[in-house]
Amino acid sequence: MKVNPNEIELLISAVKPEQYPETGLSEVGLSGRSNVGKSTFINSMIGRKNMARTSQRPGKTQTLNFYNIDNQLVFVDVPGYGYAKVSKSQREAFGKMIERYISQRESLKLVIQLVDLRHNPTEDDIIMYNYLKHYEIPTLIVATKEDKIAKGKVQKHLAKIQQKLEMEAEDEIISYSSIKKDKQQKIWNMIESYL
Ligand SMILES: Nc1nc2c(ncn2[C@@H]2O[C@H](COP(=O)(O)OP(=O)(O)OP(=O)(O)O)[C@@H](O)[C@H]2O)c(=O)[nH]1
Ligand SMILES: [Mg+2]
Repeated sequence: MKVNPNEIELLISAVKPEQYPETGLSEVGLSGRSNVGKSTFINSMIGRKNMARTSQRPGKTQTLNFYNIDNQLVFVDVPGYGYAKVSKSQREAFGKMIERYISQRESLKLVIQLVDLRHNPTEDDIIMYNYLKHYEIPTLIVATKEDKIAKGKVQKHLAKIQQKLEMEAEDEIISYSSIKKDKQQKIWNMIESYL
C-alpha cells in the first residue's frame, strides 16, 4: 500500500459521536500513553512533518482527530492516557470520549497501540490492551522509539512487551522508529491487511 503525502486532510477534531465524519472509509485508531509518539507516528507514516500536532510536552492531543489518508483510510489520533497533570474530571472526560469511540465505531478496523520499546508496558498500557480485546478490536502493537536502544536488544524487549501484555496470538507486534522510518512500507502493508 502506498499513500500520497499531498492527499492528507484533517477532517475534524471531534469530541462527540455526532461529530465523527461519515467517509465510508475504514478507520485506524492510534492509542497509547501520552508522549509515546502517536502524532509523530502518523506524521512519519504519511511523510508530512507537522500534519498531526506533536509536542515535547505530554497532553498535546485533546480531541479525536480524524485524518483522511489519500481517500484510502482514516487515521484517528486519540488523546494519550496516563498523563498525571490533567485534572481528574478531564481524565474522565477523555476516558469517556475514547471508550465511546472504540466501543461503538463500526468503521474502526484496527487500533495501533503504541508502546515505548525501551520499557515494560505500564499498568495503563495493559488496561488499554485488555479494553481493546474486550471489544474484539484487532490490535497492532507498535513499539516505538527504536532508535533509542541498541539493535541487539530489540528482540528481547519485544518479547518482554508481548509477554507483559499477554498478547493474543492473532495480534502482531513490531518495533519502529518515527525518526528512521525504515519500516514505514512494512507497516503500511500490515495496516492494509486489516482494512
Ligand atoms: N527518538 C524518538 N523520538 C520520538 C519518536 N516518536 C516520537 N518521538 C518524540 O516523542 C515526543 C512526543 O511525541 P508526540 O507524537 O507528540 O506524542 P503523542 O503520543 O502524540 O502525545 P499526546 O498527544 O500527548 O498523547 C516528541 O518529542 C517526539 O519527537 C521516535 O520514534 N524516536
Ligand atoms: Mg499527540
